[in-house]
Amino acid sequence: MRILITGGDGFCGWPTALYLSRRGHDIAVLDSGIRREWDRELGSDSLVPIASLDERTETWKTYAGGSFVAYHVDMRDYDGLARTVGEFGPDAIVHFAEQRSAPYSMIDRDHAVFTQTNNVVGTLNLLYVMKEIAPDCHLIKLGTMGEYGTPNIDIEEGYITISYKGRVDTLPYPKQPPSMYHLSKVHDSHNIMFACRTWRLRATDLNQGVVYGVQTEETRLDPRLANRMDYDQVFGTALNRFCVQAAASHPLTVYGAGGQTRGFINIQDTVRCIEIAALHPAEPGEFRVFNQFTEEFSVHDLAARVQAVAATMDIRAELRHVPNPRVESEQHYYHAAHTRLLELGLTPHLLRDATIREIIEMAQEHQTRIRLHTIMPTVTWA
Ligand code: USQ
Repeated sequence: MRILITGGDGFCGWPTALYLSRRGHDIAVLDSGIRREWDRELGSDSLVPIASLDERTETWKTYAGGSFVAYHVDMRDYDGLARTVGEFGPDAIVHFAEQRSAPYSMIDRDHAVFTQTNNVVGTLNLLYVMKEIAPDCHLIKLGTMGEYGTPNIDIEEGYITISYKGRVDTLPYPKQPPSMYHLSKVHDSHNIMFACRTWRLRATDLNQGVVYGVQTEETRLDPRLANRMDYDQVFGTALNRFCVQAAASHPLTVYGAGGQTRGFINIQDTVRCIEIAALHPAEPGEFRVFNQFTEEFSVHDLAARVQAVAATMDIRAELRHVPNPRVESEQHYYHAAHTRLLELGLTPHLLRDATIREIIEMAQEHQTRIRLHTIMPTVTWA
């Protein structure tokens, strides 16, 4: 297949590009480079040093199964996006190119407006490009489990069948997103659903949980192919942060009571899920939703698990309940369906102590690069 990966320089996009390329697909990566600018803005940096997109691309070409090319384009630039899609002619577009941090979107009004404008306009541009020049192309869009929030009933995969006053319908599952960022994904979902219904585009919305792990088989092949690793308060996410904190002898930052339960997925499963979605495209007019995670954990239980693994490495990690910077339920019911990707062939990498150990060891290897002052949360929802 010919697959365009937007946001292909990022944490999920880069390993996905390599994974699909190694399996023989022709790959184009599109990225504006803005993720690296946010690091400069925030004074943070990837724990693992990463090469520029051009150096990564040149390095990968010797391993690539098919053609491999990078485009430096911003999704908000409609003409640039249209030129890229027209020139490359993709069968599928995997769309990662969004501002994906909840805390970043909650810094202030400017960051909320930026996040929603960037994400919603980028996706809208893509929908119009597809309508105009690639109507048969399959859109694989990265959504988030956070679109659903934490309702007191089971979460379904995108839709729920409701009986009301004697009538029955299957409707989009109610959305209760917990940040301006998560809201941007809800807005995207509505726009994509409209485009499928109205223009008969085909789309799969992958509502992904929190991703952990860092490297994949492909990113390990050469240090210039290494994936980025975020641990700061804005872009770092729960499990990876706890592992870096353990390595840095920093208390593990459980926000509030720690009963916040989320779906989690290993980065090695992220790349495989994208392949599964691409190989089994949605039908014209179909807006399909898969919940992309493999296990549920509370943040307290995850931190305790990291603490226990760290202890076997002679690291005494303190688990600290810090005041929650977010407005969110800290004890709640959580049970979300996630069968559709399994039915299509996903064999999950479940969280093992060895995985936690490996992330801690990676953090130890790059210990001198850990910027301790970026760890504690200062961005608040209030
Ligand atoms: N949390 C802690 N301590 C920390 C960091 C986070 O207790 O040091 C808690 C948060 O309060 C939250 C939970 O862990 O309850 C998850 O937070 P996170 O920072 O790991 O992840 P989140 O902000 O939800 O966002 C991440 C990605 C986002 C993706 C989302 C999937 O950045 O792009 O959409 O995970 S989900 O969480 O399912 O919505």
